[in-house]
Amino acid sequence: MTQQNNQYTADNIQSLEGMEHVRLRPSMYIGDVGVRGLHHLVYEVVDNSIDEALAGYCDTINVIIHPDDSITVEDNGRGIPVDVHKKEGISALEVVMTKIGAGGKFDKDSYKVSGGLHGVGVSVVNALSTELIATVHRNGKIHQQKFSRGKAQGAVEIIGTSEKTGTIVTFKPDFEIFNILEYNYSTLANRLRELAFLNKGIKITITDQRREENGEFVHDEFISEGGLREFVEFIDENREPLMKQVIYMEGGIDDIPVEVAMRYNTSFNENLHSYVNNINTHEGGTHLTGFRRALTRTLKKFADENMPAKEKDKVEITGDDFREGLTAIVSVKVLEPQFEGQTKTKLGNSEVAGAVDKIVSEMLQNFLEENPNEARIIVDKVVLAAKARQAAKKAREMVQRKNPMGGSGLPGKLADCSSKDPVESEIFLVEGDSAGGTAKQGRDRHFQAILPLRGKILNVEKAMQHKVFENEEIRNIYTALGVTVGTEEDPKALNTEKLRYHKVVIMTDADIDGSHIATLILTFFFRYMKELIENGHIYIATPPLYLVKRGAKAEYAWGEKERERLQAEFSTDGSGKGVTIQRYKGLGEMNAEQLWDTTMNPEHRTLRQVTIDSASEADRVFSMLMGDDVPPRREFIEKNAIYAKIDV
Ligand code: 0RA
Repeated sequence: MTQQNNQYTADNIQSLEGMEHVRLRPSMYIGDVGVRGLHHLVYEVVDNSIDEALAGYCDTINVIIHPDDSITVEDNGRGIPVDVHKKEGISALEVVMTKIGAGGKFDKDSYKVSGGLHGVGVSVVNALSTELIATVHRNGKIHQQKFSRGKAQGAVEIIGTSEKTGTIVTFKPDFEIFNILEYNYSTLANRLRELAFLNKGIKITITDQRREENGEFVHDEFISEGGLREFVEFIDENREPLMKQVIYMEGGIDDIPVEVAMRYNTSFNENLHSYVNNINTHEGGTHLTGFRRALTRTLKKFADENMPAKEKDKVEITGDDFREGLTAIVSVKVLEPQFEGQTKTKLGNSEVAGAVDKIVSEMLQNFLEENPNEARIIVDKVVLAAKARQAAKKAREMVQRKNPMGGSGLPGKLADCSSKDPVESEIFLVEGDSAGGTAKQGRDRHFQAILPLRGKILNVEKAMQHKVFENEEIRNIYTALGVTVGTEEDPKALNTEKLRYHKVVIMTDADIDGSHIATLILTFFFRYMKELIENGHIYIATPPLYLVKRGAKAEYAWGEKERERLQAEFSTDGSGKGVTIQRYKGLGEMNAEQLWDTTMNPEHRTLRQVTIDSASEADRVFSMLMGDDVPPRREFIEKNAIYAKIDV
């Protein structure tokens, strides 16, 4: 045996161990083995192509969902090198596909900054796929190598000639690993759209071969020449902008590329979205700190110098006031990002704060000087926000006070559970007093609490903050949940430490009105208690749509298909004769026992956990849905993947 062969064997064993470990502990690499992990596989492969594009060698990436839910990602980059790697003794392609963290490492010149949340590399995808085929167009030839569950099924083969260059990866997620194997088109499309905005000029397409519309596969193409500027316009499509143009800032300091886009709108929400290496940093970090600091300082200075003297004496402007009604996106690329925080989505690199601060200060200052009309609009908006904040402060204090309603401090309408352990406790937010009454009778009072809500709750998307905190139903939610607002350092900070129920279940009628109410409640949670969504505490109950009966036999159906199946099953002659179908429109049509059986009993019910796939998309969707005439709201939200269906 030659030295090289020895080495081959040793390294090969090592790589097998790596691959085995990925299969043994997949969640360590891709987060989970549910919906998220499944979609993460695609992002991981796409990220490699994005890197190739950022290095300047690729401008098109195509993603295909095949009928069997296998995925192809193809790009027109240089193609992963296929020559035999000197140290490893195997093809570079095989190294990339079978060594943890090998991706791109041997190409020192490439500026590798992209990478999924875990940034683990395509080898992880390989390890978790029953089959992966890598096809490389390079040097006039088509090279191909096949893998199964991370193991090469042979060496690289030449299967043809080619005039192009590029990499094509097709993989089939392993049914032994994932508990769900079906891809959600809009989840993938949303992420690819986001990537197109974040990396302007790259064309990214997605094709769903599982579905046809008008004789063609469902397909989308994303390419953004305007980058973040267009991203802001897209997110705010349904908001009313205060100024025509998006303020756009781009620059780089100390090898840190910084891109920022921002625009004020008539809403009262602050919508900051931040990214590091294309990863959404939900928890913010130093780049956001730098942005906030620069925004506050620059605008404050400008307002001080340009505000009428009598206004100046009346209001004191704070940092928050500069961000009300602001939609902004901050995107930085950092070579060695340090991620911190609970979900590892908070940037820790201190040098980034200064870089963002410097670029935003300079460029915003210039913008204000060159655009006096827009500058005036911003100052007016900020002054208005400061005045409203003073009103909101009073209202918020009502939420803060321990016993706003007297007595036990809990809302009178709450039927609490007897358990005091939040982990096992659930609260149902129920539409209307009558359904609330049924739920109170039907529940297991040991761990289930009921809070009936009156009709339509306030649309927080359109209301100023103080109106939100003054609203009785909303205050009831705060007190019942044990959530308070405001700490000494931050008057807007949410305190969820004393959350009294780990499951908060929104239970509304299964009709259009019900879904509207569910959406209103959800909008409230999204804007005012986002952490509860992020930490997986918010659920939607799913009451049945039908009761199918024949004689003494009766079963519930949650959808049309299920109803048809039961109908056929119940009728001996197959015609459906003698079978009656009761359509449930409201929770009120069920008695307490039925409501318990179908919707509340943990042994039979299906709760849908509300998750946020993409914060920017959720932001856009909520601002759109709160328009006046969007009837099938629940359906829309489902399509846009804000609910994850899980049984609990
Ligand atoms: C390292 C070096 C070279 C290409 C790539 C990585 C590469 C990786 C991926 C993954 C997906 N698509 C990709 N495209 C390219 C090429 C170095 C050279 O040609 O000199």
